[in-house]
Amino acid sequence: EGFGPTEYTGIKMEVAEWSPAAKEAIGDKVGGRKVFLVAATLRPETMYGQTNTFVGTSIKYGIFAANDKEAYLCTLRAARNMAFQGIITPRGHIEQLVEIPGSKIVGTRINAPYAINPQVYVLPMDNVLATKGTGVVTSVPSDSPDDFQTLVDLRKKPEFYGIQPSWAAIDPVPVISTPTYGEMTAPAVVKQLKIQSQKDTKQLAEAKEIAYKEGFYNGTMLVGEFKGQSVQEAKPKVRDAMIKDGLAFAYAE
Ligand code: A2H
Repeated sequence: EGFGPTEYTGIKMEVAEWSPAAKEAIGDKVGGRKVFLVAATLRPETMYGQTNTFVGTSIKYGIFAANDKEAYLCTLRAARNMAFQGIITPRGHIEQLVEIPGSKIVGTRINAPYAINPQVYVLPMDNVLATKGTGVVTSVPSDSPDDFQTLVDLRKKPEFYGIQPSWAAIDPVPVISTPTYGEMTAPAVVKQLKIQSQKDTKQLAEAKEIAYKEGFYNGTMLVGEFKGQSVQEAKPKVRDAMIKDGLAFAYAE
């Protein structure tokens, strides 16, 4: 990682249906506001292939008023950054409406912007860091080794992870083609490095590096408005389109 700030895209994913535990914790505390889970990504061009979203079960999240009509679910740390960047208003001020642990958010159904599967579930991931991004991670198993391996783990042991198998039933979607790995870059790299579980963090870091470089420098879009274009060309275009559509914003840290 370099020195200056990281320019993420904050993806807004509106809640379609809360899990029963979240519903109970929230009650009428958000007023009439629409609530969005906000994920920080470096790869907005992969949003077509989102199959679920991840939270950390032991991370503490909040729902913060963004304005009169909307509220964002993320960590307190991220909400503070957003307030200082003028993303949530008034600038510099945060109003936490609800505090909620990640464990209660699992099982919530959300709208996934631009995704071929328009609604997906919130699932648990061991390796979500509370200290990075918003603490919410979009899952794109076709192009992210971490996301793919976590999905495999969840499907193997749904009871252990406290999820219903149907929540993890959406298969990876081909989004980007690369010359070396084909239409499923992340699964191919995970296989090549013989990764067995999301606990193999060292190999996953290596896989992430390989998949990221291959996708960025050699990838071609297979779907969406910029189909046929290189990832390098399409990435800022998808980002700008999502921002223009009110489905994302620039978020730095
Ligand atoms: B990326 P960097 Cl398809 N904890 O988005 C763990 N991981 C987090 C996180 C957190 N709190 N917040 C964001 N991330 C993930 C898509 C993606 C990402 C693909 C491929 C690679 C990839 C879909 N998941 O990242 O440490 C998010 O996953 C590999 C670089 O700031 C975010 O982008 O470099 C990325 O890590 C940011 O990682």
